[in-house]
Amino acid sequence: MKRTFAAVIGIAAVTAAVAACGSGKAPEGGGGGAGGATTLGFAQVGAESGWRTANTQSIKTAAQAAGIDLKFADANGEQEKQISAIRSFIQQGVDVIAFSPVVRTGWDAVLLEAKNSKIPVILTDRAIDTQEKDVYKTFIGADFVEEGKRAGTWVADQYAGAPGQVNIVQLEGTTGADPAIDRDTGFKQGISSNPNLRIVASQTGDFTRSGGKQVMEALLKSTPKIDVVFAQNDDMGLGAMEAIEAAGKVPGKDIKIVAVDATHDGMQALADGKFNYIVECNPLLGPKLMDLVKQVAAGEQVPARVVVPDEAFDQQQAIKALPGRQY
Ligand code: GZL
Ligand code: ZN
Repeated sequence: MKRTFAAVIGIAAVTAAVAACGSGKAPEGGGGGAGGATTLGFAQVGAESGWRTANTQSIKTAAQAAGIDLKFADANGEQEKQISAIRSFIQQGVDVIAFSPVVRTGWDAVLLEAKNSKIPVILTDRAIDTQEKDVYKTFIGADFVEEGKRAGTWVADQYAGAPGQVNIVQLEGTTGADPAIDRDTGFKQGISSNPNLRIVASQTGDFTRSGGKQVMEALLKSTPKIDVVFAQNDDMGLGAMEAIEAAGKVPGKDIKIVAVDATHDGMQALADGKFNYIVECNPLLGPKLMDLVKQVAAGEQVPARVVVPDEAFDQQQAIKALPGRQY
């Protein structure tokens, strides 16, 4: 779906752009009606990582604070379960449906069913590919290409002018997931300025700690010289860190680790010098999501794209930031 409007959540209020589709017509899906709380059906990916846990917590806490009646489903990483959860929300006649699509494709049918039932849909965290028009009102999430690019640029800067080839292995997230595809794209853009940087292996660890550990164990055996690991999330980086230590090497020194998310455990590893750089991907989407849910339930226009800004941290910045972080 080509949408041209976007808005960035800054400290200031969101600059609302006009969404391609809002018509200001009467609230769809009931809008909570007089007195009744707005009901939100949320279909979550699963509980695969520290990021996901923080994201789920943020959504549940924010729904409570906003007086929104939340029906929450955990799909355990399976698209079929997410689709059936969305179908059940449609049958229940919720006012709004929101979900974080585990992968980019395969949503057209169920989103058309929601549209035909006049239940507005909000995408959170991950984007989708669809040919259907106006099957969701807005997408709130980070810019994953930018995250990958920041990570790649840091590596390029670290090895600027270094002689000889620098061997990088990439631990990819869930195959087909928007962040996995985009972070790979962005990372390659970031390292492209330094011809000595070479991705010698790239495999999925499915965004989990165990996945990252298993892939790294295999790569340590099969790849003679690894200089850098780019883990598309902290959890896979932490798994890789364990594998590197088990192989008798020092993570952060013998093999550098760059990751994305900036969850507590990743930031602790960075502060301890076992990671070298982390690009944040803020999971605390709950409060902004609830604002959007209320606006959409009331039939108000919302920005087609709400970008959640990210920071990035080296070791010193992580040491300073850790005490004050919420996740
Ligand atoms: C990113 C989110 C990704 C995180 C992972 O917004 O979709 O999924 O980077 C999580 O930790 O599993
Ligand atoms: Zn994307």
